[in-house]
Amino acid sequence: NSGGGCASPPKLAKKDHYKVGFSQNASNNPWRLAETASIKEEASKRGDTLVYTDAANSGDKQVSDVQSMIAQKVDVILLAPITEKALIPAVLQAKAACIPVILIDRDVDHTLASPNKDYVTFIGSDFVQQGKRVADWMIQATGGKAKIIELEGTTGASPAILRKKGFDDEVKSQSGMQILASQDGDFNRDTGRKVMATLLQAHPDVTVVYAHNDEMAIGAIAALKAAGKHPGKDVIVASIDGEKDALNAIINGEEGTTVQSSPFFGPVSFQTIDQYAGGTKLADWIVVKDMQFTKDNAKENLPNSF
Ligand code: GZL
Repeated sequence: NSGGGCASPPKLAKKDHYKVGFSQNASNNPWRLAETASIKEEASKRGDTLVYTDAANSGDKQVSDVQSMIAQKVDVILLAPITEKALIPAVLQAKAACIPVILIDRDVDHTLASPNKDYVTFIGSDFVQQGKRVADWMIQATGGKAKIIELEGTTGASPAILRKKGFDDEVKSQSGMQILASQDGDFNRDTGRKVMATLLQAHPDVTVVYAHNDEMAIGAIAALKAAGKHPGKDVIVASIDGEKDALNAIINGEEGTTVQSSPFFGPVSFQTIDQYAGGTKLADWIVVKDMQFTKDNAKENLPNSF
């Protein structure tokens, strides 16, 4: 565009094939690998060109990754922003360069950038509902009596902020349920294990562990066993994502439930690109639907897990 500004959000001209940028924030767990595989598979199915970058869990690198896509003049950017604030400059720079941005998987801070204005839309799960569903299951499983340790996802990431809100608000209504401690485990298995081991020292009376993702739950299970506890018996573990290792932990009785957070963004992302190019008015938030897994349905759902 000749710098004369552009529509807000920038338009996308309909073409047979697109040059699509996908800015991934990390590849440090099965969820992220499944998301990347889904996007790459859909791009190649459609014969679109994919400019893929991996920010290795760094907000600064992800900003420069998006800047490189802008320089390569991609038609549209799929962005999974590591945190709600770090990628704001990149979103606004893409807009100034008249390149539409579609947020997938994680959202940005709506006081700093708006859907259908600075970026096209956010495609992602309802993280508040995910936290609430875990809490509701926990209330049933414990009869409303629990001493809880919460392992939080990456500080500042929308899934971490909202999964905390959904769970904590629901638990607040139960006088017999107390959150002993809540700490960042960065959505990472080993960090989750270490944080759990430390918190267990301070709170040996814990009866429930709520992890914002399965990776940290698996780490927590390892820490509990190392301390002589019996996950699934004296401590109930619950998390979110629906990865294979968590479904297997449910099948073997070490985990109670995991609420799915589908990583399969390929089909919906490219369908949204087509709709946007075709002039369809898109919602500010395209909600991804999620299942919940327990011992009743974990085994049958293993094949479509990740
Ligand atoms: C959720 C996604 C989260 C997953 C984690 O959409 O952003 O990031 O729940 C992943 O496993 O690290």
